[in-house]
Amino acid sequence: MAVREILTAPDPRLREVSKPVDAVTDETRALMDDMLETMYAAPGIGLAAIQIGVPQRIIVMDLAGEGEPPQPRYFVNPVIHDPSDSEVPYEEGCLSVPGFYEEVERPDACRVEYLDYHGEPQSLEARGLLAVCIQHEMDHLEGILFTDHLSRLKRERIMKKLKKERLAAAS
Ligand code: GNR
Ligand code: NI
Repeated sequence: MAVREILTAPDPRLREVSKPVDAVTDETRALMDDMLETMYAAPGIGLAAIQIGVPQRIIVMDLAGEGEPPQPRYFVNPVIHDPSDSEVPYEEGCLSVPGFYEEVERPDACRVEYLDYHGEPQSLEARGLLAVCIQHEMDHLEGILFTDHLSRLKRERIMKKLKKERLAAAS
């Protein structure tokens, strides 16, 4: 297991559309182990493979609260079904957009079908933070960041600051 580097916007790789996984193999599981370790180290509550530069449709997540036992979740080739008509706002952040938090409105419940750590098909009813996080991560698989859901003004302000920070870090 290893902690990998997390890509930050405006890295163009974050705009790639991730490809379906053919089969869940030991190699896939090794990648998911690295993703989880990277997510815990950040720390974050979810991570898509593209955030460490791997364009595969894989998400890891752990929504356990502080002091609760870890609750790692793995989603391979996830698909969202039946998003609810009602949307709720939630203040989102993203490890690839560090330091910025903004409200995003999304359907407050959905169902997700996916393959688990062992390659077994699963179906999960998601609501609350789980639904928010799954939809945030699904966006990453399409090359979408939470800032894309904001007004152009807010988005451009954030991207400008991130570019400036990157230039400062590189010099
Ligand atoms: O760690 C994270 N926290 C978070 C908070 C609100 C909504 C979504 C998230 S996901 C984020 C980790 C991340 O960037 N995943 O892609
Ligand atoms: Ni994110």
